[in-house]
Amino acid sequence: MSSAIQTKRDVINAILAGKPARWEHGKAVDVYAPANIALVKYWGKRNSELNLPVTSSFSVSLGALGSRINMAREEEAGVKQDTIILNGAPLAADSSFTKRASAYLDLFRPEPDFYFRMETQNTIPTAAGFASSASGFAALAKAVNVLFAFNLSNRELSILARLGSGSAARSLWDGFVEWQAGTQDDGMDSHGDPFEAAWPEFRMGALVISAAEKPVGSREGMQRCVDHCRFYEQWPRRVADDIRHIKACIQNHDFPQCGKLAEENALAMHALMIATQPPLLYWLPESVAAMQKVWTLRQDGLPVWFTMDAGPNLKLLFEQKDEAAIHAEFPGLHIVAPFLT
Ligand code: 2P0
Repeated sequence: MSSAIQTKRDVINAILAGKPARWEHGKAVDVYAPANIALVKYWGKRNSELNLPVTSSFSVSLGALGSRINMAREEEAGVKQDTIILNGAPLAADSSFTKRASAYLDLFRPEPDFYFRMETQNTIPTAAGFASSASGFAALAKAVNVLFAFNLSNRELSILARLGSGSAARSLWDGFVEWQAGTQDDGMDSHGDPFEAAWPEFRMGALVISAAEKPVGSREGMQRCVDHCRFYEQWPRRVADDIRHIKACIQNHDFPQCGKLAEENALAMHALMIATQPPLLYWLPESVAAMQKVWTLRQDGLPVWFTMDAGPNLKLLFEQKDEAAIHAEFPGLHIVAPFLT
């Protein structure tokens, strides 16, 4: 009965029904999940407990940029909390990263005094402006799955990853991924699906304007738009159109149309942010200057587009043939080739 499923724990109980946690002393697992960037954005939830989105979204995974997790049971006597090591440095129990990861792991402890020892390595350069919560929660779901031998499918893992962070639902696959919004109240049909299309010439470049933490997080920002932006009601139809069109562009390897769609979709999301109350303006003056530079370069014949998330940084979209020209224009750019891993 879908109406009986209302909390994260209900979802986990339903997915793990008949699958008891099986683990052995000394077992350690090693998993990896890529980061992803949406070309058609997720901006708004219909259920904030289960991270169920108002719309579907469409992303590209970043190959070797992501999160690796090594996980085992904490076997040291007397330790009464999870041990979390991030990029080689042990984190304090009260750090926001530890609290968020431990709260997620609470959902999977087979016994109340079961603690995890977890080493996370983010291969995303911290200053590159690519978010790591998506790859982090996807990798956490994968780690728990292997540690306890649950044997879940990627779709099931996508649902579990979504409970940690919405965009994590897309980080279970390489390449292009569509996160289906689904229609069910229990979210069992709200998961990622790979969109099978390789595009080796596809490039994304992180143009970092500022690596500072954003003043308003995505969670709060998107809710503010759902509640207070008077044209939010137009967003779902726009997203449905954009996803349909971008899939066709990808199938035709039509990069200019693909770049145009992604840029317009990102700007439409930012229009929602600017038009909500209180307004959300994630851009800095340097962000606007970079957008104008992209538009000028394009007018002058260089095929480059951008997408932006809930922050001041740009992700440039271009093809391999223009890599040298783009690099000359944006010297510090961190370039990713999502399909060459
Ligand atoms: C996206 N963003 O599609 C959009 C575009 C930011 C802008 O997904 O609350 O960290 O954990 O579900 O996934 C960032 O939001 O939010 C995000 P929660 P999440 O990539």
